[in-house]
Amino acid sequence: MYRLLVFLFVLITAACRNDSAPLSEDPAPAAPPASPRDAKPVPKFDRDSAYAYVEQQVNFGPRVVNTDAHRQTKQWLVEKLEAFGAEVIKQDFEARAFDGTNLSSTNIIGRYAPELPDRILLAAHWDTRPFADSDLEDDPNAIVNGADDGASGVGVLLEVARQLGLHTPDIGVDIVLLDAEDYGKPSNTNSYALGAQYYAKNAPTPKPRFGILLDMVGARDATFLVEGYSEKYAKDVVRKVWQLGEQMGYGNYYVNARGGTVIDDHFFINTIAGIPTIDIINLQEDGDHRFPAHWHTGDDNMDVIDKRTLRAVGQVVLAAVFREAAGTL
Ligand code: AHN
Ligand code: ZN
Repeated sequence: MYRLLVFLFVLITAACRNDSAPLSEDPAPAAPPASPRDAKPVPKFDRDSAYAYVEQQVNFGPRVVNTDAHRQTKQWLVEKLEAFGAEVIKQDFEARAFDGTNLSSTNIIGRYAPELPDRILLAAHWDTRPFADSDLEDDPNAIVNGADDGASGVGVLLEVARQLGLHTPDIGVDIVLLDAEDYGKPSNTNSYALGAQYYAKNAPTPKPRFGILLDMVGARDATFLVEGYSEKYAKDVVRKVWQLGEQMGYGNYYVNARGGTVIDDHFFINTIAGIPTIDIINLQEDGDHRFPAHWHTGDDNMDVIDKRTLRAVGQVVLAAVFREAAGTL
């Protein structure tokens, strides 16, 4: 019995010694790749979901400021962003249009990780133009449904918002749906982008470090030429996003050519708020018209929308957010 106990004692102490043997000969544990922060996978952008969000907006009717369709759309957008987990701020304001009309307007801001100081701005306008005043429209009764001019950018951002609710990047995101963009008079560029002008003066703090505006991002075979103010105020962001677009296989859309300047929402966000912001906008390479043929005509309806374009924009925007969060954009 005694011998058995001694045997067991020796056996146990030997085992313990063995367990506590130095591990110096073990290989070092595999370190993660030395990127500044751990990269989270980029969520998959669902183009069918984005398309449905574009269609739903169009189904409300033209989202002209001061109309019922505009009010209904506002409520729906707030509900969607809240359902997708954003903290929503309704930025109500009265804007004076070029013709003296008082525009009851609302910027809708969906904030993700509002506690984080480092933030990215994603924006699009949700109102539509009250006049189909393009040279290419000869029907005086035509109305702008704004499937591309308005709804496409918002539809993409709603799907981005849905993904951000499901997969959280390590960076704050402000999704800003701007109002009263398209009530302008062509001879007076300050009459456009009234919501952006209001946002730029009243941006919730901490302000985003940079921004991406989406405008007319839904049409078949869209070409996103590099817009002039984007290059002037946010050169690095343009370069990185266009490079990313190309890398991800969307080089047909992200064309490396200059497309001229556009006084769009981003112009005021750049010049008033000082947030470097690019505009992803469908610009034509040649011809008399810089915008697509359906622009400000009765033809801007669901027929021009292509899910592949929506995906090329939404997937690149999501990748830009997650890469920026990981320090790899
Ligand atoms: C101007 O025509 C001054 N800016 C074009 C901005 C715009 C209108 N984007 C969509 N609709
Ligand atoms: Zn427009």
